[in-house]
Amino acid sequence: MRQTTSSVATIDRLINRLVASERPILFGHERPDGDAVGAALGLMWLLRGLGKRVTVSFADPLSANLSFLPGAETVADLPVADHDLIVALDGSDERRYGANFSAALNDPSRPPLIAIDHHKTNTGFADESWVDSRFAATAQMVYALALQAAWPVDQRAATCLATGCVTDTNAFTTDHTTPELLDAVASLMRRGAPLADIIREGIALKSEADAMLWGRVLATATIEDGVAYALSRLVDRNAVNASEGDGSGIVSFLRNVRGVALSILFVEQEDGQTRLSFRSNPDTDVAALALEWGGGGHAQAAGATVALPLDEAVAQIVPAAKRLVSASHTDSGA
Ligand SMILES: [Mn+2]
Repeated sequence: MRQTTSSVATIDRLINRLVASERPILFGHERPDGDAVGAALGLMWLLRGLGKRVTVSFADPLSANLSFLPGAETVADLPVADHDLIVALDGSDERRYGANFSAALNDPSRPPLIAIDHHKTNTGFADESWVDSRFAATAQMVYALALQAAWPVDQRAATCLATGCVTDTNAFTTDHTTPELLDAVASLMRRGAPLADIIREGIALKSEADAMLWGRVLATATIEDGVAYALSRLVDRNAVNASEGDGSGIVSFLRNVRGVALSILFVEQEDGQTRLSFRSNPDTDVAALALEWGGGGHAQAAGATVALPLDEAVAQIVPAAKRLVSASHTDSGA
């Protein structure tokens, strides 16, 4: 991505902070995704290459899909303690970095705090921030910073940074996949990032329980009037030893059935409630539907939890979804 004069100056200030630091601690947001972890571990390898002692701290453990990243085993939930610089990556809000980060924020003697983030909703919580929503991934920003600083980028850094670029674009399938993002990934491949392995490890691989649950959940699928829905029942999850998050990819899979405008996964909860996961194609906005049921999200991906048992949730929400699809198609003149 071409930088504006002001962003070049901003990046230079961050580079100076990083170069001046000897013991930086890097934080990514809680419930970390591939971009938060890829950006943090990528920056860790870059700074270690400069001879610095670097710590990477996450409030939550890494998912199995990120354990292949070089340095993943060094990640832990660690306090700021005696570090001399705090770096916040990929989280737009200071409350999203966990208890150790919050404790440091409330400590008047804490070291300086810098932030690198691509969310336009960033609250500006850091002492010095580089926020640019034109970047598809925070890892892409870290790579741009490394290039501007002319730091060596080894295969480990390249692998971590490419993983952030790949996972935040769902392997180049989202509408923020830009030519600049593809240029960055191509350049990282030349530095040794194994792209096919990253897509397989970071996105495609599933646990055996997840795979077995797909069979059971897809067997419940119904497709009618542009709406596809399926049920993740407790009895099925227990039968294959699956966790609540397993099967979550099914809702996107159903959205991609030809003729489907909106998909729903109904996830039965232990407490008798039902969690709803919505996906839609661009003509249909599911954010309003989720909001109506006490949830929220984006136009094409949203969710809610309702105080209804599974069958009652289906009986109430499927007709509402069908009305939304019908109205969306009337509105667009289709
Ligand atoms: Mn991100």
